[in-house]
Amino acid sequence: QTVVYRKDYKAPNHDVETINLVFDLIPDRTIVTSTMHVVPREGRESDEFELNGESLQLVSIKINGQPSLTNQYAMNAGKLIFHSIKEPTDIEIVTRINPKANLELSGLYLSNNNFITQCEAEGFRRITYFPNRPDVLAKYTVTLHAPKECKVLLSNGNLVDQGVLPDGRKYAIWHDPFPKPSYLFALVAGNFTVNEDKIELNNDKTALLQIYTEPGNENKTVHAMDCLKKAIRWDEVRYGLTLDLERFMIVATNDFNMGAMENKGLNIFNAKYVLADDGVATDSDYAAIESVIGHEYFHNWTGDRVTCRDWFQLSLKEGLTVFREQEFASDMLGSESAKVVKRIKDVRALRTAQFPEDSGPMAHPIRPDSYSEINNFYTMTVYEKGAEVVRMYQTMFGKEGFKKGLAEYLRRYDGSAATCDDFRTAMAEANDADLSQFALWYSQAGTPRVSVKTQWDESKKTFTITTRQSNRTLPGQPKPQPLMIPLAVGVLNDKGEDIPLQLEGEPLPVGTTRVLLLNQDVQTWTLVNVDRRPLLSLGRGFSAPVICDMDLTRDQLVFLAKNDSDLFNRAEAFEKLSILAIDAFIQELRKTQNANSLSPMEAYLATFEEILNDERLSPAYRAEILKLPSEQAIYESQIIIEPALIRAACQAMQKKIGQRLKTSFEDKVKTCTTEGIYKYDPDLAGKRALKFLSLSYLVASGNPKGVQQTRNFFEKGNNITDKLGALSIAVHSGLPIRQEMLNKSSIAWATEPLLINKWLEVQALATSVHGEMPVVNKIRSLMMDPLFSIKNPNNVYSLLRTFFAKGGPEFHTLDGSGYQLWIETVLNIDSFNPQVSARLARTLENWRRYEPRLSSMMYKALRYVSQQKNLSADLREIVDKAIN
Ligand code: HT7
Ligand code: ZN
Repeated sequence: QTVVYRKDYKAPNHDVETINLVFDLIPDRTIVTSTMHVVPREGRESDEFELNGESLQLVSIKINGQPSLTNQYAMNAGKLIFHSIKEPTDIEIVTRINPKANLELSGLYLSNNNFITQCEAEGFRRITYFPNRPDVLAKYTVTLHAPKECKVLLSNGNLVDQGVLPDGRKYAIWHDPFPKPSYLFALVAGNFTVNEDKIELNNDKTALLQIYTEPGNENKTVHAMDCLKKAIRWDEVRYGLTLDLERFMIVATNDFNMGAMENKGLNIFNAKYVLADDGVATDSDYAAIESVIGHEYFHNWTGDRVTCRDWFQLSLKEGLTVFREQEFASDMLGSESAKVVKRIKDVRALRTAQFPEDSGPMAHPIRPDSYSEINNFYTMTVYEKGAEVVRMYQTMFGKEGFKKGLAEYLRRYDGSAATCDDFRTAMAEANDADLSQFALWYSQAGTPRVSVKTQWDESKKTFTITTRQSNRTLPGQPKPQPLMIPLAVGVLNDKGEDIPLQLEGEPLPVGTTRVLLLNQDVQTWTLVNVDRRPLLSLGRGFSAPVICDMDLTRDQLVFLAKNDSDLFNRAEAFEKLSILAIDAFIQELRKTQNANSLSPMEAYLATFEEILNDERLSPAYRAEILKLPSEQAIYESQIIIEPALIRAACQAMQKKIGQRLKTSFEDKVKTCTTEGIYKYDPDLAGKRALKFLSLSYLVASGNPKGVQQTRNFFEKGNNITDKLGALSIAVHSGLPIRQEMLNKSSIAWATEPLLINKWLEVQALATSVHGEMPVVNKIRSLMMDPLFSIKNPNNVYSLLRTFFAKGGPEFHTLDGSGYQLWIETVLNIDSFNPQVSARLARTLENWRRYEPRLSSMMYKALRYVSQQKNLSADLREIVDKAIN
């Protein structure tokens, strides 16, 4: 397998100043005529002009208008190389492609007979020969010729002309004035309807906003349009960044490998991040749409205007844009409490998905040093840890300092391709800071650990905090160095109040939360005037992506969970307490195997009850913190993962809590039931979340009224949050009414792709019922259902990836049937869509952490796949890294 190394980066020999593309769009034989104006670069290494191509049929080549001679170029391993381009030259290349046969969904493909492109990372080479690397930026003019049934013909930039060709076909000509790398090219042609609006920009210009969807969805774009306008406004207000285009278009499609794509002026979205109404989108979907619309829009500056020099720099645009998206979503939430809920959710996602990645076979720094297949590096590390690294600049320099740094970065690199070092340097220089040590965040993999010890000297009234970093890195990498870590801390006194924080040598206290800047292996800080027994609140707001170890007793956790003024850290303390409580169940179950004999920790239940009934805390906050930690979060707390035991402990805990707090939960179901027509609003969503959380505990405890209410919410709910919430509880708890509910929803939801995905996902999370078909068999039969298509990534993710990643003991069965299904589906999908098969395959990569009976079968499954010939490069990289 070919491995690409960051250290081997070489600048291109040539620029492509302009490219003129003409597409004759025919489903099974599209002709692409590309004319490039190629200019040799000063100081180039050679005169060779190198272009990439994949799955292309070459029709002809002309150089400066003359048919080329075969000795002017060579074809070699997916590359077309012109031997000697010494002068500015026009090169015309005609290729033929087959969009209809393109099931990889990379390049130009068909979705429901509409033409769609996806070019990031290396899809453009599947359209035409081109130097398909992000540091070659060209100005594009695109002409589309299409059958007359194609109502809509779109590409990047501005519409120059459109009309009907003499043969009755349609045409459109687009010009994008901004130079861009080929991965940002897009075209869309087909039958779409459009929702249009306008926005006045802060430069007094007006921009046209358009959202294209397949017919029938025109009323489902109101929320997305609203989000787009909010995102445009937010970027103007927060960062002074204005939309630079006359029109901004979004297209929704049901066939897409990922979430969405930021093509310049023509974003293409997975439909699930665009379409919303009370019948198809849950409260969480509404929130996700806001984030993803924001994310893709913000790429217009951080990604499109300034792009990445090479794919190793991916986090330059992705980490930064996830950070911007998170800040946007947070600013859209009115209350502090709602913002905290968002932060808790983001950090939980990081811990349950990125931390395991960073300690497993795919561990890599946010700026990787090598890859075989770049598509495998659109990871939680590059995106989410990358965003945390960007957040640390803001934590160190404040919002204004960060804004100055971002402005400096954009000023320096506008219209070009930059590196992570360029970003860090711009931040440092704009803030007059030395960030050389901070560079290590880009090169060291692994989650850093900071262990903290404290000591209170009652007589001297000093409180000493000692931090010790222990960082990991990958085998073969230099010894890990201490990182620069901004650690936000507060101190509670024995009444639970925040105390003013004054470090030794300071004349006065500086606030009640402050950032300690760690930069050595071991460091000590001494706080003075600490006259009552103190307790440290560590890593407030998750100020750095590290694991903080501090020995806290159960009582101290209870104290923090009840009193910490930092709501984020209250949730942290409560989560630790929940894990302690569940862990105690796990230990007991290991010995007795009798779930009925378990009794939960009194202190835990009492704290749970107090939080549940604390009306000063928002329903959304209570719902989020009182959820039992996900099984994946519990896996992270265990040395050896035993899915069945963990599931049993969680079920037992839910049941006990449900029995004990029955009255409070019943009260919450009643008081949190929202009346009237459905409206998405974070506060109302919080109430619905607390209602369903309460209902899930009641149902787990076998409460008949809870079961009845579950049925009612499903039958009578006037929105999908209620219906799906009820259906999930019924299926996950194995209630007898679940099959009837599933049958009803399969009929009612059959014509709506978004709902089919939800229907599949719910069943992937089912719990087997004694005497009935095991869930793994049910998954197999669902794969035969006409509602499921293995060619559709959303279907695969909803049913199969959910089952493999979250099915717990239903997937990890001792008879190996889950792993057999994994092998079959991964190999099947790999034969037509390697990006999806590789993503699916990653669900077994942490096999080493499972109990021996499971891990040996998981290993065998991975090895079996790795022994197959003709695996895609994508899948090979995943399975080989997993077993070696
Ligand atoms: N920048 C986009 C990445 C993306 C992608 C990458 C590989 C294959 C298919 C893809 N679709 C979209 C998404 C984003 O981060 O905004
Ligand atoms: Zn992105």
